[in-house]
Parts: sequence; C-alpha cells; structure tokens
Amino acid sequence: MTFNPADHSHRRYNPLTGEWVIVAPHRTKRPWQGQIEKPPQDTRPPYDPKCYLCPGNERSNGEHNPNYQNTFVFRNDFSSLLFDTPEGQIAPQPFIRAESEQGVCRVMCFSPRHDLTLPEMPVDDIRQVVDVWAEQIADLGQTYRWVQIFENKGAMMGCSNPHPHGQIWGQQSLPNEPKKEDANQRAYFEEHGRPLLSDYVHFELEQQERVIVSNEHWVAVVPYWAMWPFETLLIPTRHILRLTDVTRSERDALAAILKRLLSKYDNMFEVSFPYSMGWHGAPTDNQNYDHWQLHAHFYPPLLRSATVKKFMVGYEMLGEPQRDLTPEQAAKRLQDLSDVHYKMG
Ligand code: H2U
Ligand code: ZN
Repeated sequence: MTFNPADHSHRRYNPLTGEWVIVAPHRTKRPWQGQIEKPPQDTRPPYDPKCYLCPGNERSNGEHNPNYQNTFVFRNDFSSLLFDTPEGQIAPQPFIRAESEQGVCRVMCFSPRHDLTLPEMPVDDIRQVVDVWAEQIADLGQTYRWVQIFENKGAMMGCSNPHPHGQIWGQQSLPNEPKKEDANQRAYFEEHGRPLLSDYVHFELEQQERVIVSNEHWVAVVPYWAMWPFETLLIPTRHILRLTDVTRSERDALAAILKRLLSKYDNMFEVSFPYSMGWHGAPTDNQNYDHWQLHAHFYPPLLRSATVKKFMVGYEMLGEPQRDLTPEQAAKRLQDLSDVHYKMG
C-alpha cells in the first residue's frame, strides 16, 4: 500500500508556526448526518438597558457610554496590561524569570445594536469596523511593538456579553504566536525571496480545493494545516504588511468578504457561530518586516452541531493537535453553504 493522505493518518506541517497537526481521515468515513434539531433562536432586543456596551448605558466603573452611532472604543475597565507599569526584570535563578510588561487594553463595540453580530450588520457598517481596526493599529502602533485586534464571539469562547464587540491590546513585547510566525515568515523569505503567505494564497487560488470565498482583493481558505474543524485564514492577494496599509477599495472588499465568510459560518448550524478571531500584521516597531504578510485567523470550536465542540484536551494538550474531519472536507462543507445569512434569506 502506498501512502494516500486522503485515507491514511498523517501529520501536516504548519509553516507559519513550525508546528504539526495529526489528521486521521479514516475516522470520518462514516457519512455526515448533519444537524438534527435546530437550536433555540436567541431573541435579543436591539437595546438592552442592562448591557454595559449599549449606547448611553453605565459601565461597571460608573462611566456612561456616549450615544454612539457606529462604533465605540474605550479603555477596558479591567485591563490586563497598563501603560504605567514600572519597567524591570528579575532572574535571580533559572526557574524564576520575569519581565514587566507595559500595554493597554481597549474594548471596541462594532455597532450600537445589541442584537446584531458582524455578519448581520450591513456591509457599510462592517466597513466602518475595518476603518477603526486600522486606526487602532496606527494609534497604538506608535507606542507598542505589538497590537492585537481580536474578537471572542459566543459564550462558548468565553465572551461575557452578546453585544457585538472585540478587543484591542497593545503591548511592548512580541507575544508567542506572532513571534513564531515572525521567525517562520522570515526564514521562508530568506530562502525564497517572497513572503510565505503571499505564495500560499496564490497556491490556494490555483488549487481552489480549500478556498471558501474570494473576491478581487481577499481570499479565505481552510488552511492545509488547520487544527480547528472549521478554521479559516483570511489573506489579501496583494503583499500587505499591516491593516493600516490596506487601501480604500481593499477595505471595501474586506468588509464584503467578512460578511460572506461569517454568514457561511452562521449558516452551518443556523446559529451564531462562536469563534475567536484576530489580525496578525507585521509588528509595529520600526524594523524591516518585508517578510510579513497581513492575515486574520478564525478559530471556531464547533464540530458536529450547534452544541458539540471540539475539545483541545488530552492528546492535544500533551502531544499535538489532531483532527478527524480533514481540512478539505471542512472546506467542502463551507463551500456548499450559502453566503447569504440565514436570517436574511
Ligand atoms: P469579552 O470580549 O471576553 O466578553 O470581554 C469584554 C471585556 O469588557 C472584558 O475584557 C470589559 C471586560 O474587562 N468590560 C469593561 O471594560 N467594562 C465593563 O463595564 C464590563 C466589562
Ligand atoms: Zn448591548
């Protein structure tokens, strides 16, 4: 017998992190049963007087939100990182090593509407979210080496409030994930003279097998090395270092593709699809980052239904991630779904 990755267990290499993931395709030979029962629909009001993110409402520190019309960014009242933390480090012996960290944590409301999520918002409003993301990179990037824009969506991902919002953290150090990506993109660039993800996005566009949605400027794929069942990677077709370098027409196209991709996610189980997503662009210190390519990761935990999630436990914690559903099978499922949100249908 010769090795056939469509049937035989194998490990796939993640060139961004340098890590491996086990794929066990023979375990999903049983047919897909789909979702049996529909989950209860959430019925949220457009305005919730008890929500700390709704316009005009009081937050836990006593401050009142303005009557914002589009987006609203404020400093997290429970920030993990603070700008005025004193600098210093300790390493009295090998087991005790620490460095102080300076930073800032902000919360960003995507919409004044308590009952919407990104894919339910009009494209023009998603477009404003894109602008604010870029503004935040520009602003915090002046002070901090790394600016992490992210969204935790859904209670399953630890999101504390259904009001559509994300977070922005700026910090002095390069965190673990971007640090791995920086090293691997740099090594690829040194060897090939082109950015890793620029080459990858064009490879996937030729193959088409794992492409979920694409438009003139952006491509969303289930990466070959995906570890979450329906993980996707969103990459611009042009070589772009950071969100601040995305042109107006690219921002329009980004808003449009976000709506389509996230609508597909919601259509999978006709539920607001939980995930953690975030942007990775080049670090914002003034070094040369030509090897970087801007991208966003979407990590949704759901596997078989609106309630059955994949657990990254046991073997994943102690060995390495493993999956049964192949990235190609996941891509096919996402491709077959409508890109029009089920609530709009
Ligand atoms: P989640 O996206 O994980 O739900 O986080 C929301 C953030 O909102 C959380 O970090 C902050 C919490 O600290 N928050 C405020 O800044 N003010 C409040 O009044 C409540 C929550
Ligand atoms: Zn609200």
